[in-house]
This record gives sequence, C-alpha cells and structure tokens, in this order.
Amino acid sequence: MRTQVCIIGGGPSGLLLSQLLHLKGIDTIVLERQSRAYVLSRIRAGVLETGLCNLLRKAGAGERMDREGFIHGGTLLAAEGRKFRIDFDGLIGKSVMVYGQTEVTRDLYDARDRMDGKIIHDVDGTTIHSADTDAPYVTFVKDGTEQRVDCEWVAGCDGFHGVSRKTIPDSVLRQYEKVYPFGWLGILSETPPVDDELIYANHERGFALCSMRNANLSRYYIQAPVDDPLGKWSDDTFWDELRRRLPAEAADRMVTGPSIEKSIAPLRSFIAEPMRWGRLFLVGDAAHIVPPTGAKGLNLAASDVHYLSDALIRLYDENYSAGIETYSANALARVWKASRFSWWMTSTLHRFPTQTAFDQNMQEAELSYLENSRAAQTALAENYVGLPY
Ligand code: RFL
Ligand code: PHB
Repeated sequence: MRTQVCIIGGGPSGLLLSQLLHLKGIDTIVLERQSRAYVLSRIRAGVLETGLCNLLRKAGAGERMDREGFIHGGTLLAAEGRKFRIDFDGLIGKSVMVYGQTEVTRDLYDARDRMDGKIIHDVDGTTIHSADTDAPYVTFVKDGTEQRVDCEWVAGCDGFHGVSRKTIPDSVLRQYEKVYPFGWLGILSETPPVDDELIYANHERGFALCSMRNANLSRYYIQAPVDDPLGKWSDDTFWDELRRRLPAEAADRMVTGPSIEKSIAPLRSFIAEPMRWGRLFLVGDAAHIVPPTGAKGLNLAASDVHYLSDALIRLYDENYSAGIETYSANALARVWKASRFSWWMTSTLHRFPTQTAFDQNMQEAELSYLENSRAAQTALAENYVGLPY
C-alpha cells in the first residue's frame, strides 16, 4: 500500500488529522490497534475548547456537537464549604463546549466514512521504519498477514502507550515526567447533573469534580488512591464520599443512581521533546500527557493537529516547508503552557499525602485570592477556555 501520510492511531487526533488532510486532497491511511467498538467505548474527556470546536466544524464533524453540546460560560470552584464562580463569558467573552470525547470520536468516524476514509482496525505489531530517511514505511500484521504502507510522512497519533514515541532514538528524545500520588475514580450515571456548570471542589478528604455529558447523564470524579481496588468502591460508597466533599447545598440536591461505568485513572504530567524526528511527527497523547484537572488533554491533541495539518497542507499546496520545520517548537510552546495550567489546577485542588499544614494554608490562600481577584480569575479563565493557537 502507498499513501502520503500514514497515521498511526485512530483516536481523536488521528481521525481529526486524517479528515482535515483528506479535505485538502492529501491521502492518508489510519492504522488502529483496537476495534472501532472498543475505541468508541472509552469514556474520557468532556470539555472542548473553542479551537477544537472550530477544527471539528472545519472537518465537517461539528454539526451534532453544535446541536447537542452545552455551552458553558463559566465554572464553579468550591472550598471550605463555599463555592464561587469563574465567569469566562463576563471576564473574557469566551466559553467552552461540554460534549463527550466519545461523541467527538463517533462524529469523526462518521465523517471519515462519508468520505470513504481508509481506517484499518485490529492491527498488531505496528512498526515504523526509516523515519529519518526520505522513504519511511510502516509495517503491521492484520489477520495474521504482514502488510506494508509506504508513505511520505508518518503521524504518530497512537497515545501514551503507542510505538511512535519509542521509535525516536534515546539520544534524540528528552522526556519530562511528574507522577501524582493519587488517581481519579470516575463514574458515569444516568442522573441529572447536580448543577448547570462543572464544580471543581477542594476538600480536606480530597478533590472532587462534578461534570456532565447531557441533561440526564452525569460524570463525577473523586480523588482516590490509584491502586484502590474498584471493588472497594460500591456505588453507595462513591456517592457518600462525593457528597462529603461538596458544599452542603450541592450535596443536598445531588441525585444518585446506579453507575454505568466506573474506573480509576492515574494522574501524570509528561512531555516528550522534540515532537518531530525526520519524517515522523508525534501528535497528542503520544507526545504529552496532562492530569485531567483543567480538561486539557484532548484540547492539546487538537492544537497539535492544527499545527501539523496546516504545515502539511501548505507543504503540498505551496511547497512551503517552514511549518514542518517549526511544528515541534510551535506545538511544544502551547503544550508547556497547558501543562503548567493543569499542574497548577491539580496542585491547588488536591490533597497530597505529604501535605503539611503550611501547604494546606497555601492552597486556601490561593483559592481565597482567586475568589476575590478579577486578575486571578481572568488568568484562570484564559487558560481554561484555551490559549490561542
Ligand atoms: P488516544 O485517545 O489515546 O488514541 C490513541 C489511539 O492509538 C491507538 N494505538 C495504536 N494504533 C496502532 N498501533 C499501535 N501500536 C497503537 N498504540 C495505540 C489506541 O488504541 C488509540 O485508539 O490519543 P489521542 O488521539 O492523542 O487523544 C488524546 C485524548 O484521548 C486524551 O488527551 C484525553 O482523553 C484526556 N482527557 C481529557 N482531555 C480533555 O481535553 N478534556 C477532558 O475533560 C479530559 N478528561 C481525559 C479526561 C483522560 C482521561 N483518562 C482516562 C486518560 C478524563 C480522563 C478520565
Ligand atoms: C469530564 O467531564 O470528564 C471532565 C471535565 C473536566 C475535567 C476533566 C474531566 O477537568
């Protein structure tokens, strides 16, 4: 097989990139390790920045989001039994879209299907060859037979555990990592969300987040030890703990019900540099991971796709190669800033096992400053709705 851009990974980054390139006449093949049903069963992000919404519209995959998504002009923060609002709309005239990653991925698959996009599922042993030459190729095994894709570029959109990053030699790759000493226990339940907006709560028992997918589908998270067995967390135990961590007026109106999904996710910050090696680009979680506090992971994947699709389109259209040369630096500049914000939100809102009374007072002072300072609220709003591309 031959294509212009071989895309490894059929998650949101790979599908969005494939769709944007295809619309400009650039041929792609997407290789995905899992089945489509598996990819669509993953419950992940829920908050989309305007940049991602615009990319989805440009990709012809934004119609359902615009119909069914919820525009949030602010968010709520809770601490010490009280809550206050950060008014994105009033402070900076911007908002975010609440629409699940699962739905984004489904819309991208539908858009790819409408254009007969080539996505090969259930591939094994994906290997990138000769990425540092002018003739890269990718091999993989499908139904027991090895196959080969010759291409001009390889886009590594294969997430944190993929092969793309590992293809870059150790002598070239720099990796930065911070692992947080806790995880997020999340549930999805067919109950009305406790509030119209998200609530991020700092509590002495640990962080809690109230989010949502639609008027009758809630997504809640609580900070929990990452190695806690899920069996320890019955639905009742989860609801009791969540209620304890919220201001009383929110806890009192919480509607509970059976969970339809429950899982624990680890929290880490991770950045790999550079994001290009020869003809291989790293995109999204393949290059960086942020803790979910602040909802930046999928949105950073989208800004990478923006820089890379623009660079490749200009290369093929105008023979302009500067975008390819600057891809890594441009993407990383935004990645570091969003990583800083996610790290700050995580550090300000969670309980750390080694937290001293001093550290706790610092968190409370930070939150009290935020509650009372328009400048601090503006900084949060700018970062939360997404820094410009
Ligand atoms: P993905 O989604 O991991 O997709 C990578 C795809 O590559 C495939 N793959 C391979 N395919 C072929 N060959 C191989 N060798 C392969 N190895 C892997 C995988 O099967 C997969 O389909 O990466 P991508 O596309 O870069 O997208 C990144 C986002 O999924 C991720 O950043 C977000 O989900 C993070 N995230 C959030 N981001 C937000 O922007 N807002 C949020 O509200 C938000 N909440 C979250 C989150 C992530 C969470 N978890 C569980 C990690 C909440 C949670 C709980
Ligand atoms: C979610 O709805 O899954 C979600 C929302 C906000 C976050 C993280 C996750 O910061």
